[in-house]
Amino acid sequence: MIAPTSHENHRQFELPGRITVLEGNGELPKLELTTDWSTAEIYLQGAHITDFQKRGEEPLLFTSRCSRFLAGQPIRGGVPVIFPWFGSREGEPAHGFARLAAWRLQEATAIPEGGVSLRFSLPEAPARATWPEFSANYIITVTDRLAIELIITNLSPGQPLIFENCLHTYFNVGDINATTIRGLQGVGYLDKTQQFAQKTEANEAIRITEETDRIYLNTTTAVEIVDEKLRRRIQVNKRGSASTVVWNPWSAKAQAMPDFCNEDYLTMVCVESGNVAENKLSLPPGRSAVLQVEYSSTAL
Ligand code: TA6
Repeated sequence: MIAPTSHENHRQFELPGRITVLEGNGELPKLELTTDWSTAEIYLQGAHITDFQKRGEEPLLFTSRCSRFLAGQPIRGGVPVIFPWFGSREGEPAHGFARLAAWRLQEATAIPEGGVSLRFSLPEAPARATWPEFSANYIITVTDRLAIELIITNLSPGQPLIFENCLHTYFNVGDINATTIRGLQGVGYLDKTQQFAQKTEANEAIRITEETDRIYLNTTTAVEIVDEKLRRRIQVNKRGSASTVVWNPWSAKAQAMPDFCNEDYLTMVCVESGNVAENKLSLPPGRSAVLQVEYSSTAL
């Protein structure tokens, strides 16, 4: 009897030259996608995108070589799907249960312009018992860019669905010391490294020179990562998101994380799009919330 989430059970989604289903690290099932412009890799656990790379470019996403690949353990890197809460919660997995779940692949299609689109749904699970009835669908579209939608619908007859969501994306940079993050000047943020102190971003070009863990609030603007070493700009466009989180653990935290290599902080930065803290959502019965991001890159 093959385990329900084994790669063998997903053969029907294979598309020659576009989608291959195989056993990934830790025997976790994964999909490998090939488009006219790019390649991508997605684990069924967490519907977790672990790689996206345009031909002729360095990977756009960062996934740690020290990451675990174990059922029920978060993958360190790529695009963790954070739902229905952000951050730690007493007696619960940090960042919610969505990133640990075996999402169900519902559709896999080659799209006319040469890309690939996948739709996953979050299956029923004991963790959902204390939540109002909801559906969660996750759509990944791979072309020369990476577009993602997380769609949450409140299916309960009479209860609001109150939740946080976030695409906790790890970007690959050539050298964090030669990287700036732009688009957040003047935005208020909570500084998690200083007990969530309320501050305002003073810089147009944010440089990361120490542990950085900031929840920027009430911001719908695009963010740009300017990578002087790899000579590229990464555009982080978003819709349906009022919060942007910027995180780099820096050296001490990196050494304390068993699933993150000690030097990894030098070649990654998280720019996360969602609705967290005071931006959490309260969804009336029957309504949907769509969180969308689009990641693209251009040469400097
Ligand atoms: O988004 C930043 C953050 O909340 C940091 O505080 C740090 O905890 C990071 O997420 C990683 O969380 P994880 O549970 O994946 O180790």
